[in-house]
Amino acid sequence: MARRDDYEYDEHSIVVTKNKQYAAGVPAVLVSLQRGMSQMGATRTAASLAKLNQRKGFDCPGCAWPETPGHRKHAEFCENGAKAVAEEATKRTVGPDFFATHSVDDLLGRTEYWLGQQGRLTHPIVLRPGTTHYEPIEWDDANRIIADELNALGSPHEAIFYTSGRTSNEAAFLYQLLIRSFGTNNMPDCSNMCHESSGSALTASIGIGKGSVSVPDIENADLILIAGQNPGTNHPRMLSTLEKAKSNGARVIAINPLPEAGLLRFKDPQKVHGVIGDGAAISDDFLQIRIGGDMALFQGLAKLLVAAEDAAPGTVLDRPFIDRHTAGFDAWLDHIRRVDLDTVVDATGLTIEQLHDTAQALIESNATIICWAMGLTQQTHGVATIEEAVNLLLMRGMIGKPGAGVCPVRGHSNVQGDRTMGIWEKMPESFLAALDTEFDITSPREHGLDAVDSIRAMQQRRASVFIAMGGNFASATPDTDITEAALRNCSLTVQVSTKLNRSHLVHGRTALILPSLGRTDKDVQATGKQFVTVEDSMSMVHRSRGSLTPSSIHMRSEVAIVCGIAETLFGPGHPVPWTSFNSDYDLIRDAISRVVPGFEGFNTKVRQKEGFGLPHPPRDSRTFQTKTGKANFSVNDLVWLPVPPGRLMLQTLRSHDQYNTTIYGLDDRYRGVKGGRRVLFVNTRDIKNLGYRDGDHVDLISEWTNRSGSIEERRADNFRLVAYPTPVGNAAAYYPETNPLIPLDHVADKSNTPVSKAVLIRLEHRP
Ligand SMILES: Nc1nc2c(c(=O)[nH]1)N[C@H]1C(S)=C(S)[C@@H](COP(=O)(O)OP(=O)(O)OC[C@H]3O[C@@H](n4cnc5c(=O)[nH]c(N)nc54)[C@H](O)[C@@H]3O)O[C@H]1N2
Ligand SMILES: Nc1nc2c(c(=O)[nH]1)N[C@H]1C(S)=C(S)[C@@H](COP(=O)(O)OP(=O)(O)OC[C@H]3O[C@@H](n4cnc5c(=O)[nH]c(N)nc54)[C@H](O)[C@@H]3O)O[C@H]1N2
Ligand SMILES: [Mo]
Repeated sequence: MARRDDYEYDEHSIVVTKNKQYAAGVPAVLVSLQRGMSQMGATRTAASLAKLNQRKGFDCPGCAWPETPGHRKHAEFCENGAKAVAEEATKRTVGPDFFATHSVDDLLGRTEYWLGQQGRLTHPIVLRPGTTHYEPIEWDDANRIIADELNALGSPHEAIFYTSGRTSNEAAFLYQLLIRSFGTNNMPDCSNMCHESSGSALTASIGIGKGSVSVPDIENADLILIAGQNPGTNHPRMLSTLEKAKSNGARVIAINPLPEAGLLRFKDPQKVHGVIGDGAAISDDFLQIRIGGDMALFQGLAKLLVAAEDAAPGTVLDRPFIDRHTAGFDAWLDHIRRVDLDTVVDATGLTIEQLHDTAQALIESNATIICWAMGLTQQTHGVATIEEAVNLLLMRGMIGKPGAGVCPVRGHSNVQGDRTMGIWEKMPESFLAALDTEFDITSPREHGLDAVDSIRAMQQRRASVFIAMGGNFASATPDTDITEAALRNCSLTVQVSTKLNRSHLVHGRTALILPSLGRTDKDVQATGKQFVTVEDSMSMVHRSRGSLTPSSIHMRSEVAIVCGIAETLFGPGHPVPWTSFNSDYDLIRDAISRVVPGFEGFNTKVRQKEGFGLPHPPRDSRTFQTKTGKANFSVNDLVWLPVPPGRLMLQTLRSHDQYNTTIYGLDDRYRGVKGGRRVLFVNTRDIKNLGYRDGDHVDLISEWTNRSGSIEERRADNFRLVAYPTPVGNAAAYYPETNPLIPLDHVADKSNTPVSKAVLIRLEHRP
């Protein structure tokens, strides 16, 4: 079987230059235009980029960073937003001819990059049992196959329904309604691999799994900590907000093992001083932390703050807030007093002076925000780390006041909205009860499977139908060999997709690919042109309306695809009005307004200029819907990640030229890598100590001590060593090439999120 390792490009052509100290600037503008023109041509480029993130346009399919309320710029997009649009709005297509030419086996030997570059999927296609090529199929016949396979299962729990985070609110709401009407809560989603740790930690500590700040809060903060996040690449529009915050006097501290370009300097391509000159410095301080050291950092800082309070009582702690709004303070204080600062220094790799400086910044700030992303969530102790970040804010009363709070920066553009709409394997009873009342159905109550547990269920043949609403499950999940074998165990795999990817080729006995419209595409149904809605990282809900003519009349909207499957599966007389929902999305929104809290008057509110914000009790009124009815201080034993001799701690991250598993190109401009992706960033000292030279090629072997105490090894071959300013003992390489190294069992405590940011590896010389 062809393997993902068989990359057709030659890694000897990789060119490494010095990594960049600033993000954006002129090259960013040029790259966005080039990508647009080569994929879409001049007219579509102009038409689509003009509508990106505008009130009457579509929501950027890139990240979930909000638009700046009130003063949107004409071009509210960034280089990577433009790439996301070019990727989707491309004029290239893959239709029946393409699949007649290329067998599944042939396509399996191609890279994700090559697959994605072939163009938009245009026809529903099927791979029938025992055949070698996908062939066209009518929509009705595809829906019949799905209905028959689902109906043949011994139990609804033998089906798995995945969701990626671009799915609109309307499609997500109908999709979970279909799944629950069918009888299961097996709804793994990309969030399981992403911000699940944030959701777990925030729900336990403040009673809601979402961030508590808005864009104006960030602009008006005194102090912003940015931990485990690379906004220059993954949330470029955040840099404009940070620049504004800085010009209002904020201090920004970046906490990252890597000196990421955007964290250090930012050249705003939409401003003159960004185009010429050095741009604006974003970070005042850069704490180059060791991988997995953040929990120690937050506990160490808390200890220093407590010491300062002891020295000058009444100057550091926000006693009125603590007494009135929090629980568990005394036990926490007792624990924090016992934290050992030497351990903190070892765990973080920072100096005691850096810790004191940062503590002083926290003491001086009257409005502190902590932002974070995957560097914190994808860790074994990710949930505890985020709880510690919350502790640090709670002790100073930094939740529920302007310019202060928690800011988990979300990934996919509607991943937060999908959760709000019920895409979760353990939605609360209140939601299920409201859903049942609205539709006269009985939703299952037993919790379903998340991403990791779904893989196990397929591996052990407890599940055999896999349906994906977007995404690239085979590549995005850990332990690639196991995941692929699990998918191959299925009797049916169905992928609702815009672009070709690896998940289409790692299939069940029968496989379907259903081509869907994307954000940029015009969506016309029986009652006319439709729009959908999305929720951004800061709980703002707004419209998204595509304007480009779809590349094929055979594509359907995600809403239409869900309704089509449901109609065939449930037959006539089902209590849910699928046909009406499909013809008029306002009707879906009316139903949502009666089921989901905060969406009352949805159709009216979403037609307001800026959309509307969802309630957030801690932010709005310092109300905490936790078990104690208060914000909880959490006590966690300190965990960190010492690196044994001869080994490296590997984090797997994104290059500047990819969107998750979609590879836009082979250059990581900010890190100085061109023409290839199989690189391993390692500190010069480690390269030397381990007996290598910069530019050598190595194989990566991960070492995992399993439950029975023996060491399992996994391999990913042929990476070029790149000397890079990462902490000693820490390495970095791109995802998804490194996913075969991540054991399925290596998950975060409580959130079950794969630990993609701390994989213990050793290197082997290539023969
Ligand atoms: N262009 C583009 N935009 C995207 C995406 C994309 O792939 N491309 N993906 C989207 C999605 S789904 C998501 S979730 C977000 C991801 O956004 P990020 O979380 O920014 O993405 P990663 O590349 O995983 O980067 C993780 C960062 O954490 C740092 N890090 C790693 N380990 C640690 C640690 O132990 N401690 C600390 N403090 N830092 C650490 C890494 O050096 C890196 O800077 O971006 C979204 N936006
Ligand atoms: N090692 C490692 N693994 C990781 C991560 C990591 O940092 N390291 N990050 C994790 C994270 S944060 C995430 S979010 C996951 C991402 O996991 P996924 O969301 O599953 O993966 P994507 O690569 O975003 O999915 C891309 C595919 O989505 C389809 N698509 C794009 N737009 C649309 C649309 O509008 N509709 C439909 N129906 N389909 C569409 C296209 O066919 C495209 O090929 O990966 C996780 N995996
Ligand atoms: Mo994500």
